[in-house]
Amino acid sequence: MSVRAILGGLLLAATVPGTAAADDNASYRERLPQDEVIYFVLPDRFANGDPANDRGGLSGDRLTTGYDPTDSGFYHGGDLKGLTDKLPYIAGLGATAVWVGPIFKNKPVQGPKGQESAAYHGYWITDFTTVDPHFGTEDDFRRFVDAAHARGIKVYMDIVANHTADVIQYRECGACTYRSIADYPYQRRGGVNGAAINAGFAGDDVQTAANFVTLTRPDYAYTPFVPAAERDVKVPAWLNDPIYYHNRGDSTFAGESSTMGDFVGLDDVMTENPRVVAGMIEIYGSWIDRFGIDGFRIDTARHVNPEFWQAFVPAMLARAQAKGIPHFHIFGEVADPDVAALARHTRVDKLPSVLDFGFQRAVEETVAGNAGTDRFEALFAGDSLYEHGFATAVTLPTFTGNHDHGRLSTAVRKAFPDVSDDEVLKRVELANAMMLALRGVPAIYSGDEQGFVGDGGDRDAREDMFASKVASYNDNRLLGTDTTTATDHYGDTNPLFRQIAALSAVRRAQPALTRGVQKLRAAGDAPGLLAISRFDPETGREILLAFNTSAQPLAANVEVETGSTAFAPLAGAGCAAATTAPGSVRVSLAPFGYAFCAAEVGE
Ligand SMILES: [Ca+2]
Ligand SMILES: [Ca+2]
Ligand SMILES: [Ca+2]
Repeated sequence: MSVRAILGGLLLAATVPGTAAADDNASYRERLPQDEVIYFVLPDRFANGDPANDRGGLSGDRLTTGYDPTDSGFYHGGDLKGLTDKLPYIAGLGATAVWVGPIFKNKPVQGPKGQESAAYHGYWITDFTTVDPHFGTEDDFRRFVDAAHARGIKVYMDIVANHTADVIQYRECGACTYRSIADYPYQRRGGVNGAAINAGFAGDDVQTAANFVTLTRPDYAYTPFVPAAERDVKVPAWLNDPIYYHNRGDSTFAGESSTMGDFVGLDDVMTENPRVVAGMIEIYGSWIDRFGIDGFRIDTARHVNPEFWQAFVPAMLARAQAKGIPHFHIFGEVADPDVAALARHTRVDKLPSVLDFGFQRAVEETVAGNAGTDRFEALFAGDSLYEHGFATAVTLPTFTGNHDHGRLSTAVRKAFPDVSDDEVLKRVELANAMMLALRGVPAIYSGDEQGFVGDGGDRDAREDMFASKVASYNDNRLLGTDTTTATDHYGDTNPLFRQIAALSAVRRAQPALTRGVQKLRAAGDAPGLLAISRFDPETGREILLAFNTSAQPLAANVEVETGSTAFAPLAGAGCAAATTAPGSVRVSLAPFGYAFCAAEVGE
């Protein structure tokens, strides 16, 4: 036996799945954001641990309680006890962090008559300081966080600062169009020819307490009011005063209205006001203090002015540091696939990280479309645009689909309606392999690992993990199983579950795949080969990652480091065991195949 074979054996022994996981329990606080595999759940749809709270302590019909397990737009009964009970399942998948959809107390039902839906998703907050009764209690949340931490699993809270529930109404209209500052300036009542109000207010750009003291009338654009029954519904109490909102009508998601308009009626908070900044810092700082959570996913981050985040983020990081959480992760939702737009929010807003909508788009275009693999070349070339460049890019949560956009499997079926379920499964597995090996932090959307396929975006992609009563979910043909969503799905036998668990173990054992820099090796303007090397930050050891996005087998010579002379498979299949010539290895991939190959360093 050669020395190299012995060393190779030792290396393998040091990297068997489970070794890293065993250490995780003691040292989860020490892990960096890029070391995690994130699992994203909407608690209402994940597990029902307590049927007694399904109606949130309310009585009446679904328009009062919000509960209707047969309707995709209402509460289904999932809660924090259920989530806690299922931590072994989440750990079994190889996830190391749970991103929990918003758990704050919501307005249970809202919407115009006949079009009502419920706040099962958690994004219609009224009380920012406590847990929604549909999900349980603050004690339930504490038990969840403590149980997760006991397993070495981090908890990321989904937070909202942009808006509250739709409580404030306007006298003039129901769904109100946006009224701009130019047409409805702060210092006039109802338009440029209106009576003088708010004398001396220098506009929202002058973000000082002295300036905002002069803003006393909220009726410059519309006449906002709070219905009597909801006068005190918001907590903390300052949130009940319309002066702390923009009150300009619905956002068109363009121009000024992007940050000042109401998100489909949701009350848009005046985040330029220093009183609001201080109030939000107090709200969310308190959750860090009280529960010791590990990070925030920030909803609708791009609809808040940059100055707010410039103040909020350092305050949260300082709060976490004081609590003994050195690597608190903050990632914003900037729902834009354009890398320049994403990067701007790290450079201007100073958000530490953002969800990688660019990655999602590149996956969708290449795996659920016919774009060339050079889409990834362009994507990763853009890493230099982020604040701190690759050091930030490596912390971006990557995903293949989500609760708003829809699941990748839905997109694959839409793009290729005639292909077999086996091909759909292979394409989804290919995308998973990309997410679990390439730079960024994999964020698995609950249900993807059970072959859920959805029918589209939003509520059509929010299937129950427990036995569902929603007809439009239960008629779906799942991937990798003959079951339907009419039965519960917490097993570990679906091929997608097994693939994710296996690749997560590989990833967590290889610092090259969590922290390593990338070097593009091959990409083209048609479906086919994407090859990228990543490097262990300590040893420099190369791992070659190769993906075939085409329906044909392929073979190609791929450039590697000249010091990388032999390769061992970590996952998938297709790398030659040894280089053909110094700096060149032969790669052969099945249709939609992939291979992760670890170099043995030659002398
Ligand atoms: Ca329940
Ligand atoms: Ca806003
Ligand atoms: Ca369906």
